[in-house]
Amino acid sequence: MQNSIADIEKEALENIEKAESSEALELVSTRYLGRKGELTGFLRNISSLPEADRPDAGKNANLLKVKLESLIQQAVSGLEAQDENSISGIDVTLPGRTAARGSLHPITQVLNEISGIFMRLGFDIAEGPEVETDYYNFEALNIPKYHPARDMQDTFYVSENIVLRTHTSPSQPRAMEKTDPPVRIISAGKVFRCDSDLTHTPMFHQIEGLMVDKNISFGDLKGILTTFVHQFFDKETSLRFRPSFFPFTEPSAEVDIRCVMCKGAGCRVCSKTGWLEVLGSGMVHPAVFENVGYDTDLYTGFAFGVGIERMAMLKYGIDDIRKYYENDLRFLGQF
Ligand code: 2NM
Repeated sequence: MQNSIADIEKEALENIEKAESSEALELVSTRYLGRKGELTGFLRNISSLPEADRPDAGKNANLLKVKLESLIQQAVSGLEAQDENSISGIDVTLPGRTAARGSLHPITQVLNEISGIFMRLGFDIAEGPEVETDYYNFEALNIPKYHPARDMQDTFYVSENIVLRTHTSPSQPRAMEKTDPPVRIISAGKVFRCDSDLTHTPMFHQIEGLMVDKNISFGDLKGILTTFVHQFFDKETSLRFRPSFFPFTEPSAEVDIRCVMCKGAGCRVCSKTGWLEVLGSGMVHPAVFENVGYDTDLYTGFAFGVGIERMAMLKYGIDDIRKYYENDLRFLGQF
């Protein structure tokens, strides 16, 4: 008995699917569409069907013939394309897997940017250890024994005379001991305080600067810090110097800038004051110079300190300091 059109179709489609070379497809073509092929035979024998079935059978067989010709042609083209593009089974036309690009941590980026601004103003980089002696972290900087910063609550003590540096300042008496003025240095890096809540992490980053020479005045301090703020934020940002206190500077000043979010109108970030505190600064205390053997009649200088986390938050609109240290690449990759 002759196979039905549906049977021929099912079998032919399976064979096209299975064929892995153009030779195999040629055989499939011959088997169904050739002179002695199954479909050709079916068409030739239409006349042996009951008269009523002939029109439909003829129509369906012809449709299948066209369909098989076209599928076989497509399969041949597909195999040819594969041959051209494949090297030992690798399909070079597949889209490549792009390697994920790394990026610098936003803290590192801001630290580099701030260092760059001061380096272009003639400052050199001074480095010091993160595990510091009590002498350089406190004593040399005129921070007396009873000062609250020295309390166990504020400082990580490694032993009685060794601490994790609480600021980057110790690099500066270390540098001053090694060179005579003029001195123009910045020191940057990790600092540690025994403090952890919504706005404080036990490790954070600072950058501090120091300039010592004959005739250095508070005017030099204002000029350098104004230039810095204008380069880091923009030239429209105004500054305000407020009297303050640090053991290692006299006089001391806190530097505020016009709120970068609301431009002074008052918002949540500046607590409706229109101002943001961004820097501590002052004229280096003569006691610090005496500790490093500088002649206080000859030399004066200024120093300042900036918190990197805060600067990066203001620059990029980051609202939570903890995001820096969660290692979430969706956050870190944005900068
Ligand atoms: C600040 C604020 C004011 C400072 C002072 C010195 C040194 F070593 F010259 F005495 N280094 N850094 C200083 C002064 C740091 O940070 C808020």
